[in-house]
Amino acid sequence: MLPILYSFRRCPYAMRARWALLQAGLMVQWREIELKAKPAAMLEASPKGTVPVLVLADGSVIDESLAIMRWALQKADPCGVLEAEDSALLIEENDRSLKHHLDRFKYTDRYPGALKEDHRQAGLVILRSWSERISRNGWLLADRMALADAALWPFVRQWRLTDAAGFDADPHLAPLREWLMRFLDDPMMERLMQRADPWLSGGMQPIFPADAIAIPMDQPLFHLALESDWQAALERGDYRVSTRGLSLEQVGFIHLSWQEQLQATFDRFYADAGAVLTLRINPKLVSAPLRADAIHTGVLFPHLYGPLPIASVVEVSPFSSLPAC
Ligand SMILES: N[C@@H](CCC(=O)N[C@@H](CS)C(=O)NCC(=O)O)C(=O)O
Repeated sequence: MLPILYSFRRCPYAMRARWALLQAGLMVQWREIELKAKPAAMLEASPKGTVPVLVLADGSVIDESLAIMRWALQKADPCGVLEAEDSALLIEENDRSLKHHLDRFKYTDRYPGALKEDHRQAGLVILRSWSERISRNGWLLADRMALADAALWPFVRQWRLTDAAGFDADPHLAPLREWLMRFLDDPMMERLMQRADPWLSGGMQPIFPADAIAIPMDQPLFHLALESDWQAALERGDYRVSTRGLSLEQVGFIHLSWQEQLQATFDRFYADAGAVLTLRINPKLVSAPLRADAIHTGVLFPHLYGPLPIASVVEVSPFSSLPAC
């Protein structure tokens, strides 16, 4: 049974949890909620009443967004987000300080005595320090994405939504703006912000991501590989090429096909590639998450969100085209 996620589309904590689920190639039963009418089943699982809440198949409950991120990324972390520098201090600065000022800047009328401009200035000090870090490192902590980057962008997005003119005009924030756009321009964002009607007990149960399906375990999967890439994989012990010329780390998953999709994949990407091998994969021997995702045309393709173990490849043969009829 898939885990259950109680979520609220615009909540930045829920957004970062959904980001990690997408990144890790996972699927969940998606229960969109309204903050004003939380479902009894959610409050039973987590009486503190905040989203996101993840209820696992064994009944255990994870009700902090960061813990959901870690849970998901421990299952699959194709871009090595958890391996990067220690993110704890920056996440704490966000969750304690930036969020404090953001709430009081955004909803000043809900906080008696709060002065909008004071909170705007205090928030800007933090945002500018993050911008400075990005101009130095490329990302918040290093030259690659860390957990802090993935955990903070929804809050920076919310700040910008509150004060787009100020955010966009501030020269000190230029690196932070470019960093934010890396997340917002990612095709993943459309899936992350998919809409759903509030869940009703006994009603239809959608899946998140809404355009994904589970991969049947009784059908073989296929991958076209350059002979040289397969030889390199045999030497290192696993295969980490996503598609021709791109690595698993660059793309975030390995492109696979079902048998009937092989010919079209060959024609599109490998027709001029010389010797191409067909790897036949037993999905039951793969440990990283598998998920079928829709490409831009709406067609579903299977994807593997981690390295392909050599032992899961049950047959290797030269690719041969189907005879044209
Ligand atoms: N520390 C929690 C905070 C989550 C949180 O505060 N979520 C807000 C929505 S953005 C919420 O559920 N608030 C409850 C309410 O408004 O009733 C986490 O990281 O998951």
